[in-house]
Amino acid sequence: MTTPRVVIIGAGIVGASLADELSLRGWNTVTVVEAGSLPAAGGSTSHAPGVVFQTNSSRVMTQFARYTAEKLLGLRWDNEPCFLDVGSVEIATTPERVAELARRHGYAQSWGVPGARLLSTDEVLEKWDLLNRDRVLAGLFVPGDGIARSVNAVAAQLARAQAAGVSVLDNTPVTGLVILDGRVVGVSTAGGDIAADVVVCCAGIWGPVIAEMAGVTLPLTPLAHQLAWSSPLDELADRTVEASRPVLRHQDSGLYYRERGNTIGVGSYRHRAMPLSAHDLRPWGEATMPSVEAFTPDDFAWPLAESVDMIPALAAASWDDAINGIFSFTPDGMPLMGPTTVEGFWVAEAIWVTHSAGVAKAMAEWIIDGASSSFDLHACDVNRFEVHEKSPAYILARDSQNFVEVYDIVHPLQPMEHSRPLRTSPFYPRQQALGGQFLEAHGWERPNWYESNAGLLAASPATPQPTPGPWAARFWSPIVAAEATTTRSAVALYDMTALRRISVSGRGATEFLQSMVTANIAKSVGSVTYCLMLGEDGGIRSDITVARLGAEEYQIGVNGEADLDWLGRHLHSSTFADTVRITDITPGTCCIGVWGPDARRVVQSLTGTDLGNDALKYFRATTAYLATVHVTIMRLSYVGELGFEIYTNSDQGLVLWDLLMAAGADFGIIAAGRSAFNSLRIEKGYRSFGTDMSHDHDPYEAGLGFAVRLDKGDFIGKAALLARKDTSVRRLVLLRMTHPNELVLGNEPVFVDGIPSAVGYVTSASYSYTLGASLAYAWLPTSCAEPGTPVEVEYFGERYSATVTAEPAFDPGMERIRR
Ligand code: FAD
Ligand code: THG
Repeated sequence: MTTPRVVIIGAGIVGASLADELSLRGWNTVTVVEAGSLPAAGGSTSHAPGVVFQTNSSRVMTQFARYTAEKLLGLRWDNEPCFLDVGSVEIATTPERVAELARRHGYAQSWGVPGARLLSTDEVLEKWDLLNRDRVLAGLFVPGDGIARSVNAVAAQLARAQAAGVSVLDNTPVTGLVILDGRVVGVSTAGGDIAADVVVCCAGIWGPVIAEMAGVTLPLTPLAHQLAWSSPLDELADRTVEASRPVLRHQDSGLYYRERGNTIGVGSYRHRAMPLSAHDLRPWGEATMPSVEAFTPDDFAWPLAESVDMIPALAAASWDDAINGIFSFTPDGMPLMGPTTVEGFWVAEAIWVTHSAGVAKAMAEWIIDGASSSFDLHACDVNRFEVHEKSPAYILARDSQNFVEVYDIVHPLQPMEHSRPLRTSPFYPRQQALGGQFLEAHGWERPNWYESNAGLLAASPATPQPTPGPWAARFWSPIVAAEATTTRSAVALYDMTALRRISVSGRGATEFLQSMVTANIAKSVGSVTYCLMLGEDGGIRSDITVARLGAEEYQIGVNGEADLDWLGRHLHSSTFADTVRITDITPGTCCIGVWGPDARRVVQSLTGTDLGNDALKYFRATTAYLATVHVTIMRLSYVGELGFEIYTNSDQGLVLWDLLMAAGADFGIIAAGRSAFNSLRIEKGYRSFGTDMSHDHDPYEAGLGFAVRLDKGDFIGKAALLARKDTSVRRLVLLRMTHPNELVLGNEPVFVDGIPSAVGYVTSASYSYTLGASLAYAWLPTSCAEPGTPVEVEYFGERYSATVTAEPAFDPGMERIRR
């Protein structure tokens, strides 16, 4: 059987790795088309110093890097290795960085990077004797890190692919894509068209140019980054190997170093952002490679002085071999991967050498099997960006910011500094007046808490309060306690406008949705169903709510742009493509959650529509007028309380807010923010997609088996799920810290007695104000998942004791929520 014809555009490290990974899986009807001359074709790969640090706060990025390091270590080219496993050292010169290295050591353990350990100053100097001892406070050592010899790795992987039947054409620029009826059928070159069923853009910094040929916007910006090689150093004169000292990162100054024979290379992120347009890159075949700009010595002055202070031997060096080299940045620092809106046209873009082979493996699995079985790719999906995130102004600002911050210590809640406010709900002026402390969620300004609630806190001094450490205390306030407890004791308003909602309607909508989700959504009009969308492999694509508002009319609450893309993609290839419409109604509408024991009394006072339990049961929806405001009301909450999500058009949003606030005054209604929300959902046992569970988890191990109805008709992922059911060896469990003040944030490693390496990792965490406890979700092996099991969580190098706890930690009870 012959395999589909694949054209890979670009033979940098990504294209070469992908050709290899496809052919390793038996797909050899592949042509790699490269504009430059191989093996150093002129892209970023041609001059990357190939420094590989595997540890990353992101699990999938660490896994990409682990695979890459292992794969390249096993490859040789021309009797030369493709990877030098010299290890890595990251150094700290500030107390903040010492703490950060402990946190990074935690990531290494959480994601299973072997052998990572923290070093004292002396231990750092043993590994890197040329350093200025006075500056070094501590270090982090990872033995499996090192140097990827990226041009060798390109050559070795292309050669293996060619031996398996893959064609490689260099000096062949792709000049166009051949697209017929929304489907790519080939690429154009000066030598003629090449027919293809699948085209994968691996064109690095040229990616936006290629994608534009398909009408696809890639939110990627090429930025220059300085790399300078010293003249030979006396201290390294006796060198016989390319490198023996570990690769070195000095992030406090935005710098990294590696040896190359008797010279040292210095890479710097410590300069102004130097963005370029993908359209303005130099042509191939000139003396200077197209991905290189002239070195700007002024930008290197401070980094050089700092480097000489850090590595005194560099004082004697000259720096003639230096470039401003160009590579890709994205708005969230993650790669751009997957199928685009043009059928058959895929991208694998904004990928470091470090992650290249892992990404290529994931892409090969995705292209061949329809999903990756090895990696959770939800954060890498090229279709994750909303329309404002694809504006040229946003892309440039955001990508440039990410260059500047690449080595910074960035808090997970830290909002972007530019382009704000970008999206505001109709309640924004009221939220500002209440002293809302805004964070940003997909462009939406969203209060984390309201300063106006400070008085409540003073009025109830007995409310349990954590005393978080400096890191957990950022973007947090004791006021959150008052907001959480008021939700449980009275009633609170939550701005839920950022909750992505879409309308699915038209003849066949019911049948189409039934094929997409795990539960029966064809219940009576007015029903709301919590269910999952699964991938073909039975993994969780999203958890959603489906409200049946009419016979063939649904409103769906989803988790983001990728859900919209997933539904649209499947609709397009279904028999309902011409009759069913999917519309994003998020912009133009708004949503308020009114939750708490008094929620019904507040809302009922504004309408003649009966909101009593007999008329509007739990997980039912209705339309109503609240005074003059026409609303859709759904009786559900993500915080686990009696109450409603109330939707209306944006033009009436402000009136709705004011009505609810006025009607709630007698009940002590407050506006409450996201921090309280997160605490309440965790203590009630509600998972958050993308953090607690994702593509690589099945519903059962994630504790969401109740949302799957295997007795309904077929749905995507059902067959795989049946095969996979009961095979899992891990569980998502809730941990309760022994000491209520020991708060964690997420991504920390979890240990059990007797096993030296981490057995699992924390997903999301919060203080529970209702219980006065510190809670965290974690993935653990089934053998450690029984309630009562003692574990330890490592937080900034300290071990916190905790116990696996039955869920939910807190339940207001049927009485309150369902009556
Ligand atoms: P590229 O290597 O740029 O390959 C894309 C290929 O597509 C090119 O060969 C290009 O010629 C070809 N192409 C483009 N347009 C067309 C067309 N129309 N037709 C045909 N072919 C086309 N990463 C690390 O992990 N560690 C590091 O230490 C590191 N240091 C770096 C230092 C510098 C100075 C630079 C510039 C980058 C560094 N990087 C590092 C980043 C890394 O080099 C890149 O992210 C990576 O090489 C990108 O690989 P790629 O295959 O996507 O792109
Ligand atoms: N509201 C709406 N849609 C949503 C969310 C939301 N879609 C995305 C995301 N949030 C989904 N997450 C949840 C998680 C839990 C619940 C609702 C949305 C929930 N679960 C109940 C439970 O587990 O007990 C009900 C389950 C059932 O009876 O079916 O309330 O916030 N609109």
